[in-house]
Amino acid sequence: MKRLVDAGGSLSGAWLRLLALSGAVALPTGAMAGTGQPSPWQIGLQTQVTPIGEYAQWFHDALLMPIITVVSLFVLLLLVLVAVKFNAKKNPVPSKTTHHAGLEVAWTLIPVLILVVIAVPSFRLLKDQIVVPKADLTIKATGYAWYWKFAYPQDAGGFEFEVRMLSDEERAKAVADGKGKKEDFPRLLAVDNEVVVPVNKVVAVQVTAGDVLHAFAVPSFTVKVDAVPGRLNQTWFKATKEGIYYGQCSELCGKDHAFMPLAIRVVSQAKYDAWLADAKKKFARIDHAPVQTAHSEVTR
Ligand SMILES: [Cu+2]
Repeated sequence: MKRLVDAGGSLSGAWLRLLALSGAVALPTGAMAGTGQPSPWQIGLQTQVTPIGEYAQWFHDALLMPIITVVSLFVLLLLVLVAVKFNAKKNPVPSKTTHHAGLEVAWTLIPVLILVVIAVPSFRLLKDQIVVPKADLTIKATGYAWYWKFAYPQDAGGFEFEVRMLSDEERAKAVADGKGKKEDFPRLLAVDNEVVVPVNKVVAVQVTAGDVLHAFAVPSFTVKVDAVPGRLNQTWFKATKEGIYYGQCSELCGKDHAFMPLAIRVVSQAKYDAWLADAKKKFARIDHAPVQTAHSEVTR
């Protein structure tokens, strides 16, 4: 028993060291990740501001990173062992061993067990992303080559507007005009019209495309869904922190694929109401109701 405890003790020590190593790899996620946009030298995910995003971040940092680190180091160890111990020089007469029942069972069962451990939170995350809860606000995003169009259907304001990237000249002009500081207009991300939504509210996003394939993605929300012409996809998010969160088209869609960002500004209910009143006057009116998908019927 004592021997077992000792062996277990040193083993868990080794595992702890490995975990710490993987932690060192995963550390920049929290320390250097940008909120709402990438930051220089960032390695991990952007800071997450939705419950689903936080869960995805935990899944990545606490489960996937340690597992892949331990597996990679273990395989490296085996390769080094094989190269050192079983090379031709050291074994002039090759071994005739062809199989080992215990080993074969182990290298089948252990990966299966690892996959089961990963599958449980993975399926939970998938289910939470796919099943849209009762939405407080439904908006529609349509991808075009190469800009976005956002619609706030009739029950949410009844207007639509286009979102286009600001060029370097437009960004410089915005700063010169005193509309904000330089960092308020990040390169390749700043847009002319921001999508504004209230904080702590479930926002359903219906996503489609008007010409070719695009994809609606906002890294800080862990949201990514294909925008397909003739098909209505749906996703959702509930941002719990006010701020501005940038997204980009995530489907190679043509020459300006890299230049069709979108920006979602999450604000308090009062600020949202004020923006809505303004936006109703400013943007083109639409009078069609939100499209009810079979999926949204089921989940509401
Ligand atoms: Cu695109």
